[in-house]
Amino acid sequence: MFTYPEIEPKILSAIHDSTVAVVIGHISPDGDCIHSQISMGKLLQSLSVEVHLVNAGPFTRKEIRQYEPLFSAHIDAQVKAKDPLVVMVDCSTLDRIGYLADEIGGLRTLVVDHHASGARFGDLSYIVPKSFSTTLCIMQLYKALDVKMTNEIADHIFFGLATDTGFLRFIGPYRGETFNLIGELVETGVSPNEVFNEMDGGHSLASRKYLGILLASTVPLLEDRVMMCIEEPDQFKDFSPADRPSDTLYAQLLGIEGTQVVLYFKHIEGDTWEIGFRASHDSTVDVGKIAASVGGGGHRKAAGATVTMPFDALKKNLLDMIAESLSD
Ligand SMILES: [Mn+2]
Repeated sequence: MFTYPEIEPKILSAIHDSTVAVVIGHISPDGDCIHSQISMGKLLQSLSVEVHLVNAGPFTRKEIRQYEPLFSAHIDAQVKAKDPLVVMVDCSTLDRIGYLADEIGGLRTLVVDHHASGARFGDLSYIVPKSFSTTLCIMQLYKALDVKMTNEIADHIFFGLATDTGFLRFIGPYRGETFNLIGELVETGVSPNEVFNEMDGGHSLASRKYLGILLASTVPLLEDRVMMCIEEPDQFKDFSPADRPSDTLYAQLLGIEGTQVVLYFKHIEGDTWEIGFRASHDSTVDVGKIAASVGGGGHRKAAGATVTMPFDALKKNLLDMIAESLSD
């Protein structure tokens, strides 16, 4: 069974010895980022540290919007003058914090994270690539510093974990330590049932209707191994961009038997198209490479591009590349 590495004493004393701290997370924060910032802030507060939560935003995801008032968009000059300890959570590289990278010059930094890649940065770091969330790394800090986790803090830790594991679905075998930690959280009062309902709900009727229209316009290609969806702006005049159910659309289409790649075209104007790419977890297609070949970028499984080219030529170009790297 995996065990979390021990936390270096110099990290514990840096936390103990600070009087003021700024806790920063990445741009376009997700649940793990926000709940890591909040639980890290509460840990510092229980050690009598003055805490400031800072994030460059935007707070667009529905599950974190309610927390925006807790965060400032910049580091106050008066706070900076107090020489705070900067704690950066859930960031694999320094540029993940956006313009805030320019505001932390000269300050001591502690990085708490679980990403495997990225150039090492920060004066101190506790990085556990095998951890399923940054919030679980912070739970280790609570244990090492012997700070009691209240029910409220345990909720934040669990929310971060639930976000990064698709509600535990991405956890494979021999990771019993994570379930032992979940056991501790649940015994502190966390209700997985309530957390699931909160994460799964909160959609607008408009976003469900939007999804219905997109699903109805989806066509299968290359023997059903590619699903292509085209969005024309005049179909969605009555909807707001916040209603666009992109994540759900991708999940629904990737759930179709045999589907390896999803292409989601949004018509911007004339010959200009925004394209979202997704690949299934077992596909040999690297959509990041395909997006990069038309001027976009991303990862193996998720990527995007904006391209100006007549639609038929663009579609043929992309399908030729996909056909070449499809497995049978
Ligand atoms: Mn994370």
